[in-house]
Amino acid sequence: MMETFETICYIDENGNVRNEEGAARINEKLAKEMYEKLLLVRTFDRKAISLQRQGRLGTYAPFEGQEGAQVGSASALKEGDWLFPTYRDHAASITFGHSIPRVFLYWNGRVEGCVAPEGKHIFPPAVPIATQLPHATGAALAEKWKGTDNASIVYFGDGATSEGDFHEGLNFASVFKAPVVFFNQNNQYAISVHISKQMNSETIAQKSVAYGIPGVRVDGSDVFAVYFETQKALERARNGEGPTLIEAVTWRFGAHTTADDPTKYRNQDESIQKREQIDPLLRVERYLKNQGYWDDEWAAEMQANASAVIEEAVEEMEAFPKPKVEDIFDHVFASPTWTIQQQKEEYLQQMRGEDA
Ligand SMILES: Cc1ncc(C[n+]2csc(CCOP(=O)(O)OP(=O)(O)O)c2C)c(N)n1
Repeated sequence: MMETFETICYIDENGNVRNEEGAARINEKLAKEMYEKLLLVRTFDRKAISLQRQGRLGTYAPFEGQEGAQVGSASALKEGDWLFPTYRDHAASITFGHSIPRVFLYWNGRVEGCVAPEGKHIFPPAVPIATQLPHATGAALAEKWKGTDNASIVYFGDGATSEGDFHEGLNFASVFKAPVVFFNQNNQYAISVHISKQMNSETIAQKSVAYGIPGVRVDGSDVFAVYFETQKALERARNGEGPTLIEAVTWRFGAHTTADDPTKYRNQDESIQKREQIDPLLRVERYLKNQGYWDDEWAAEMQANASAVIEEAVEEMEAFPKPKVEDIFDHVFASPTWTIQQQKEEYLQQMRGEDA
């Protein structure tokens, strides 16, 4: 018999609590914390697009619409866990403690942008689709063999499920009971490819059945559902029960990257219409208002704080020492080969106006 995967929701689009567990666990403090985190990453995302448009940042991959999935899941991690993001998962990395100036630097093509603060186990964003899944399984297994209770979380899109690395990562983790959470953000598009052309499976969560691991489908616009369901998966991982596949159903409001024009493959009115139902920030705002916890002054203060943090991060990123032209040669191998060395010297000679 086919197993079905209901989409778990704690708070609906109108901000009403939809289940008992939600009613018992969501309170003013948690809701305000989540609101603050969501607002910070949204402010980051919008600023990044604006900087790219001004030529102050390279190509950028926006995540607006997916903040609930990323903030909720990363909030469930503890110090010592491992986070494996893609190019779209900065909301998760920032929530887990990445440096915001460094994340901006990454989008200026700087290798320093891949370096997380000391002690933070955050990998550089994976650009080759799905390669990070086996890495996360490996890191999780290493923690298990070292006898710690650290776990991994790995982010990937719906398109990544068509890659061989998806199978290898999940199968290996299942067989060896690796403490890893496979966190899929089903935003329904792999650039221009709609999910209906990606797979015939009704859900991504159901793929867990083939690997003999738990699968969970969650409303990715509901930060609370994502947070609590990820917590449960991490608990299973830490208890030696192995991996979980979580599918967070979400939507990217904007383009795939700033180099993409989504109007070529989807009607952007759909994004505008969907905002009311699926904006994760709006949902928490509605919850706070329904409960009588909302306060305009508090919300304005939160926005002012978020804007100040982001502006300061931009200043820090722009004050970072500029790269040297020869850096491109130095980052190819740990010790340069003679050919690279020769190319570097010839290039520098040319820069100085000398004949090679
Ligand atoms: C191995 C590999 N193949 C193709 C690409 C080109 N590519 C970049 S993003 C992308 C779509 C990925 O879609 P999805 O996994 O759904 O993630 P999303 O971008 O929606 O977050 C593709 C095919 C790549 N980066 N790596």
